[in-house]
Amino acid sequence: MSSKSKLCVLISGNGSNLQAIIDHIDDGKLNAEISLVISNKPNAYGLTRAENAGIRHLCLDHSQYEDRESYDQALADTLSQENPDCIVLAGFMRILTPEFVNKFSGKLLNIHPSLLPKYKGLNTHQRAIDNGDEEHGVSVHFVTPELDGGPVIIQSRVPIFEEDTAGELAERVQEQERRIYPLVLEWVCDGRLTMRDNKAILDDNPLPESGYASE
Ligand code: NHR
Ligand code: GAR
Repeated sequence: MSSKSKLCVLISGNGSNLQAIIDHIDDGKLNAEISLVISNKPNAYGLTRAENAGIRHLCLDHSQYEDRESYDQALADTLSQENPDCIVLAGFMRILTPEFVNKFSGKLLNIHPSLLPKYKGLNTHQRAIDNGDEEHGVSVHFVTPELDGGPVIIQSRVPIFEEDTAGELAERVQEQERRIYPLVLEWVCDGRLTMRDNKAILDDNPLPESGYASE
């Protein structure tokens, strides 16, 4: 069996995606170890999840840094020491500088709560409701300097019901998140998924614009 992949997970809040990854590893489905969890917020519940799972964790509080460049430099220095195979953004709420992204190009993944290219940025659930959409969802993508613009790996769709609040819709979306992020990490850790020429490549085949199984 090939060797374990080393993951670093970046969070800002609850950490339910982090938990799904931890559980997937514990269940023996993901040949990986999480070497470090980093939060940019001191009170993120995800830090407690890491603690409870016996995973090394720390907070790099962005408010303690002068500007985005110096924060990202500190983040990059910390991550470089880990030498991870993959850096997993899991509800990480800070935009990363192009310098940072280019340094770890091809190793950075994000889960974004919309059917990209729709609703890049924040507040996606409310925006989908306000737009009268009947369908919403979540995308896993490689991170590139263009915010939420990197190649999509997989999407999962959910319905929007008339009486939905943003909170109810978020919950429906997050149920899907906990399914698809661990699956994508299996592909990464089994050496099946890479990024080349701004495209996601699975088993040597470029994935379509909307990711796996969308065509
Ligand atoms: N960085 C780059 N370069 N490219 C991407 O695709 C990135 C990224 C950093 C984070 C996650 C993204 C999301 O899935 C992500 C993708 C934060 C913001 C944001 O506006 C937007 C998108 C995402 C994450 N953040 C504010 C900022 O000034 C802070 C907001 C807050 O703290 O609540 O960084 O949605
Ligand atoms: C998730 O819904 C994720 O898609 C979203 O935040 C939530 C984090 O949940 N990400 C973003 O909005 C990134 N800007 P979690 O902390 O429980 O994993």
